[in-house]
Amino acid sequence: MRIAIVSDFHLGYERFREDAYLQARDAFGKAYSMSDMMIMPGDIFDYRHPKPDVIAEAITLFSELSKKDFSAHMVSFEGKGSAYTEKPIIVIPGTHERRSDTAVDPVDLLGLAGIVVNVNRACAIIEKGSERVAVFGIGGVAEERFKETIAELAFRPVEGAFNIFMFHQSLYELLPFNKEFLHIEELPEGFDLYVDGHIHNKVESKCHGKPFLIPGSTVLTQLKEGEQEDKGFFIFDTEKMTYSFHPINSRKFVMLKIDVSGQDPSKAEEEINSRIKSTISSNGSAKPVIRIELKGRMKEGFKASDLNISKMPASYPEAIVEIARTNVDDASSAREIADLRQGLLENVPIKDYGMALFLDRLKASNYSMKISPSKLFEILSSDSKKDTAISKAVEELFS
Ligand SMILES: [Mn+2]
Repeated sequence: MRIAIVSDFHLGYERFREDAYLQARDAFGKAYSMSDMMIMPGDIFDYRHPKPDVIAEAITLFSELSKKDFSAHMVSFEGKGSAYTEKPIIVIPGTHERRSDTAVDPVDLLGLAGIVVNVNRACAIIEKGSERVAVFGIGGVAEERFKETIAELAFRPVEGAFNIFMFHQSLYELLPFNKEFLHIEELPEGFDLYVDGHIHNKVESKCHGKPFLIPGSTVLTQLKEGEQEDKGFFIFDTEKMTYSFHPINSRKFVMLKIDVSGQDPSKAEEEINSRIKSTISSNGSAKPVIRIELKGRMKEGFKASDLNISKMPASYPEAIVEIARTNVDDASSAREIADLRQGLLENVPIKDYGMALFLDRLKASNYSMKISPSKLFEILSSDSKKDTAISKAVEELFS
C-alpha cells in the first residue's frame, strides 16, 4: 500500500491563517492522488478551542477528502472511542488540540462527524486487496506522561499486517534539551514504521532498525532555520519499503544571519538592505518571509539601538521582513556572558550535549551494533581514563 503521511496543518494559525488552509488543501490534493490511505500525526488545529470559522475550514477540507474514492478502506477499529467512517483518513490530535482526558477535543469532533478516523489510544486496520495496515495512535500528551501512556496502552502489533506506531511528541534525540523527553529507543518495539508529528521540519531516521519519519508542518510557524526547506509530505510504499518526500506549494522562508562586527550603523543598514533586495529578487513567488538575525559587536562608540531598522520592513511590501538585533553586542563582553547565562545553555548539562553529539556521529556512520547508542555512551563515559573506557566499550561490543 502507498501511505501518505501529512502533518501539523495548524488550521487557524493567526499569522498565516490563509496559508494554513491553502497549504493543507494543496497537501491533501497531492497526497490523495499518490496514495491508498492517509495518516496525519496531529496538530490539525492550532488551538484546542478553535473558532467556528476555523472548524468550518477543517470540515470543508476533510469532507472534500473523505468524499474521494480511496482504494483502501478501514475494516476494524479497536480502542478509545468509535469510528464513523471507513475512509482511510487516520488522524490523532497533537499537543495544540490537547484537552483533559475526558473532554472532547476538536479532532474528536471531526471523528464524530465521520470525516476522519481518530486513532488516539486506538488501532485501526486498513485493507486493500489482501494487504492490511494497522495504525496504532497516541495523541499528544505531556512529555512526562508519554512513557506511562505507552506502557498503559501496551499496543501489540497485528500479525500479518504492516504495523505503524503514530504519535505526537518531542524526542530526546531531536531536541536534547529536556530530560523528560523519551529516547527514540524507548518507543515500543515490533512496528514496521514509526511516525511522529510535533516537529515542524522534516526528519528521516530509524527506530529499532525501522524507518522513523516526521513530515514537518505544512505551514510556517516557528521561523527557525529548519523551516527554510520545502514543506511537504511523505509517501511510504509498504511493498517496496521505500519512501519519498513531495513538496507542496508553500510560502518561502529565508533566514539571513548578518554579522555587523566593526560596522557603523549606516554601513550595517546598507548591508541589511542589499541582502533583503537580493533575497526578494531570487524568490519571485508570493511574499517570502525574510527573517534577519544580526550579531556581532559594532564599531566602537555605536550600539544596537543606533541601527535605524524599525521602519525597514515596511519599505519592502513584496516580502514579510522581520529583523532581530538581540545578538548585537553593545560594547562589553559582560553583556555576552549575561546573554549566555540567560540562554538555552543554562539548563543543558554538558553530558546531554555530549550525548547528542555522540548520537549524531553514530547516525552519520550508520551504527548498527547490538548495544544501544545511549548504553554505549554510558560505557564510554564511565571511566575518567580514556583508554580504560575504550577497552570496556570494545569488550562489550565484541564479546
Ligand atoms: Mn505542531
